[in-house]
Amino acid sequence: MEKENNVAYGDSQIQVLEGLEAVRVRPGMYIGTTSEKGLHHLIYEIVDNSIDEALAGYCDNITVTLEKDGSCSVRDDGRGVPSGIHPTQNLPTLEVIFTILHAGGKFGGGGYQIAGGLHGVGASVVNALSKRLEAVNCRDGYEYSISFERGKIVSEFKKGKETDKHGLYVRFWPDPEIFETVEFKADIVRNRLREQAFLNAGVSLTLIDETGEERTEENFCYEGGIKSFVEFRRKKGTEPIHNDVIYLSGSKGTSVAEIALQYNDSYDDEDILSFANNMHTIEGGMHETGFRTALTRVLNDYGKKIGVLKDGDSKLDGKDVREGLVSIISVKLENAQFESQTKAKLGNSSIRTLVDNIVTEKLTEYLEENPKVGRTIIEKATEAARVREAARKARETARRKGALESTSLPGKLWDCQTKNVEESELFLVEGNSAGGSAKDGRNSYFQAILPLRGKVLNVEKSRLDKVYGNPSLIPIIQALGCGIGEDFNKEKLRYGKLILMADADVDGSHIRILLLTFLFRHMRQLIEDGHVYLAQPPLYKVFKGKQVRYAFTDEERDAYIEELGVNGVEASRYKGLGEMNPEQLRETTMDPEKRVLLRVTMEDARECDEIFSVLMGDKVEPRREFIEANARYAVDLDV
Ligand code: 1YM
Repeated sequence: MEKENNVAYGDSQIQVLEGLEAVRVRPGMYIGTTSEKGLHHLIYEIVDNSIDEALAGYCDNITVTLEKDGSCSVRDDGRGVPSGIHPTQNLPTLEVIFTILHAGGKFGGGGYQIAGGLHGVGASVVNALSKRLEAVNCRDGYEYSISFERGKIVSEFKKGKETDKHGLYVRFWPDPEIFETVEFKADIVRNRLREQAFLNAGVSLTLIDETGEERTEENFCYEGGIKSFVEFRRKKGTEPIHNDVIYLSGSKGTSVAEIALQYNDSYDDEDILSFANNMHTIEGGMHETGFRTALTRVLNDYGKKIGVLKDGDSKLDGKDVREGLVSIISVKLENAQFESQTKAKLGNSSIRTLVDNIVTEKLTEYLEENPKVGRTIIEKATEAARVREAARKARETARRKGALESTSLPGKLWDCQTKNVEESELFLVEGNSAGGSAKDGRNSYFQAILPLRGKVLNVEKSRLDKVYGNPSLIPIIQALGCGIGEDFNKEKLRYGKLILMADADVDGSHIRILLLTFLFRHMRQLIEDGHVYLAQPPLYKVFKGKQVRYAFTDEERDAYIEELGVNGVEASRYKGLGEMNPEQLRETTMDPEKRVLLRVTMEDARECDEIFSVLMGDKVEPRREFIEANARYAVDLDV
């Protein structure tokens, strides 16, 4: 017998410790990764157990607190864990839950566990990977407690004071020996809790954040479930084209499926999120496949039935019926099979049939009962099909003319000598005169210049057929050589850096945002892979005799004025790139030794998407709101 912390270990406890030690040795096998993602997984595992209790019908409220000391606590008001001794393990059940690794499926008791994650094995994994874990269980009129450090009991299971409360409380301190970071992020936890609240209608999840200067508390509870989720996903700047979110559900055996969908007036690709047992299936799978096939079939049949689609017409294809669609698919099933590298693709083919049947029957029924909605949807999909066809023709024409390929380079391009993409740069320069200066100021070995005349097309307000063949965009597409949209091929990119060079004024900003909108919508990968940059021309030149300083901010200007001892009026402000001579432009903005480039990055594609549609789209109201909300960030506009 070994004694440690006043706890005696018998054979069975030693086995337990070996089990938890295995988790500590190979944490990746249990939680995927020890990165920030894995860290947050700990919270999900515990919360999933509370959600199971809620789904079983015994728990209404779940509260997650990010504590000041870096720990996280989860409290639910369910039944609490059975308070006695576990029949086969011969240990308190509360202890068993946190120490025995189960192969899957909740032990003792029938029914199947719905919440995702590790299917009931989560609590012991969390315990193994925590520096400390405390649990307080309220059940049968008493409070029971136990605590652990790195999986080992440090205060044994004991019965405490009387209480009429019920439910389980777990607080844990993630182990810095295991995780790359042990700092919980409220944003990550918030998104997860909100998502779980949508997926489990009526369950109330509260997030309390004690880590900041001020304590914050947010509650997520949606009686509307995934219908509310669809409303939440709709992007700013889009309007639904039918009032109600369509909701379809059904079950077969122990499997259940529910689908919510709504179309909006955007031309965006679909926004479909799918879940299996409350786990986000990022790569889709059988439930999504069933939905897509059935949706296309049902809408084609309905379109024919109401006479919008004629016999000779080509059919609506999948992309047409999913334009502007926001949808959530949630299935719950026993023995979910997850495939692919990331284990985020559902493989159970019976679910495909279930979802297909539900959509076929229930959506057809819905459309028949709501013919106005039905017609609106069919008309939108038909318009999408028309544009797709027009875009195809425009693309063919553009292709025939060589407009999308670099085989015919634009006349205005001053190309560089090197063909090595790694070292080459293309400057898109606002205006012909600045273009001229840039041409003379460049290093022609690796720097190419394409002057832009006037504004480029706002692609946010144009459908795809107008983008192909647009005279303001063709030279850019040709110079880059990599094609756009479906034809995009990064292998053919001719320059490693694409540098947007425009004046530091309102017009310059407009050109920058038009170019960025085009790149974001049609060559997004260039942004994602970090090829797009903004040049930073100086705002001021401060000089005295032969001494010259370029200032990029007002503060810098004032400092130079003082340094050189000049009169403020002598510090001239540039009105534009065109006013700089080639040498000045090279020195301040183009020479890699001296310039400052801003790389365009994208943290959150979805947020960018929303901002582009609000700022550049055709609706005035959302733009006004955005500008009003953000005006305070725009200081010192030069208008
Ligand atoms: C803060 C985390 O784990 N709550 C929780 C867990 C259980 C129960 C209730 C529960 C389940 C069952 C019966 C059952 C668990 N119980 C067990 C086991 N919150 C949290 N709330 N009674 C209570 O599934 O039959 C495992 S988890 F095994 F003891 F029943």
